[in-house]
Amino acid sequence: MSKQDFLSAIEKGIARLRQAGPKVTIVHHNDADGLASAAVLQVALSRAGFAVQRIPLERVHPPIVARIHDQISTAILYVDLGGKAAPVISEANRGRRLTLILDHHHPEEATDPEVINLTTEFYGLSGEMDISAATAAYLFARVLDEGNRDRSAEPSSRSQAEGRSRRSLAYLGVVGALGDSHDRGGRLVGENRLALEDAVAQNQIRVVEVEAEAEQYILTRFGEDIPMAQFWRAITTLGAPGYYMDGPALGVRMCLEGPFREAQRKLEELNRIKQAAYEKVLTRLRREGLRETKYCQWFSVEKDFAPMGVKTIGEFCGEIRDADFVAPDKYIVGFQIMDREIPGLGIFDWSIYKVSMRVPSPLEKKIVADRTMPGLAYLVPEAARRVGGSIDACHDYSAATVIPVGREEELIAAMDALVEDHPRSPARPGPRAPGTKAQTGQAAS
Ligand SMILES: [Mn+2]
Repeated sequence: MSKQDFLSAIEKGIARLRQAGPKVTIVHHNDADGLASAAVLQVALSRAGFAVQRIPLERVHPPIVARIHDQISTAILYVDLGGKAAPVISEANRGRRLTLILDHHHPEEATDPEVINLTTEFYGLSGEMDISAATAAYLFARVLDEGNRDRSAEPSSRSQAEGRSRRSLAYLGVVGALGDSHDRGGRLVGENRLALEDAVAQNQIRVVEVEAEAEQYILTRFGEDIPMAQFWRAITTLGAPGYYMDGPALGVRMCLEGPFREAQRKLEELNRIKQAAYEKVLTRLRREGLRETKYCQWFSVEKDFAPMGVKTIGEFCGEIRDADFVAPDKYIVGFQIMDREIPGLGIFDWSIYKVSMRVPSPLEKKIVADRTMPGLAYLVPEAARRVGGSIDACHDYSAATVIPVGREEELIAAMDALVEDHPRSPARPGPRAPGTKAQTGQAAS
């Protein structure tokens, strides 16, 4: 499977989309990559004559997917999420409408012929570093109409207005890639780099060589110089903490128009709300500490982070991971009540926690470098499954799930039991893991 296969699959998907009619609903993630992807697809599909509406999502949760497929009567295009949930989406859809999934996370096969999973990973394009969802959306836009690339900067034969409206969408692939930290190695690579080159050729982005193999990117698309890091962070803030305050719409608009007054005001408001909420929870945690078990330490913010979205608990856990009130050798687990209303989809009859896990730096070293403790990618899916939680992509040092309120202690107990039973566990330095015995003994002392 190659990029050419990916482009052919997109082409077939687009042919199906044209048959399905002039309306399409984009369901997209609410971080910078998800909003940049939505911006690319909204513009490209509108240019192609589709009537487009958008639904931003924080997470793919089965009841949400069920409602989308019950309520929406147009074709549906998931972007920057859904790849792994293709079986859940298939079950919710049951052949009712054409559904395309354009994702770059670890995918699973769809089980409904009307659901077409175009996740990049199926075609050998890695969503870890090589292709953001927004770059995938940029490729989709170019298959739709090569004019969306528009390397000829001078719209000579066109009117000026049309020239403007036909501006290349390349820079948005880069916004998404940087939002997803695809420049971890110092510079963008793979398909993201090709999008970057297109954007540079269009005078949308300037590359600054900081040192050998390390670059910084300046957005010039909107006239003034804007550091890319500042731009994508603002978009993430609008979309994630601002999820319940119409932030995603402002974020998509900012992707297309650059910074504007209303977005600026919303960002200031969100920063005020966040600071106050963080301060409140920090004060409590410093005073009372986290609850501790043998391997875990946990706390709940209940609704203290409302009206901010549930990505907030993950960010907060990351910020406190090395704080002095946090035990350096235990998994950090934070709970945040998930609102019963999902913007654009109405009220849900649920009582659920978003759960975020992080690890303090010393524990991260034991997991990733020393390999003397199990990672979250192993612990969380199984622990969540045992308490009826929904499972999402997990890393060894960062993970998340959604579980019913009331089962939090069970989740922690399940994690403890899984650590205890793991061959790498300090409790089991015995015959099951002879090779790691010495290391484990060292780590435990
Ligand atoms: Mn992404």
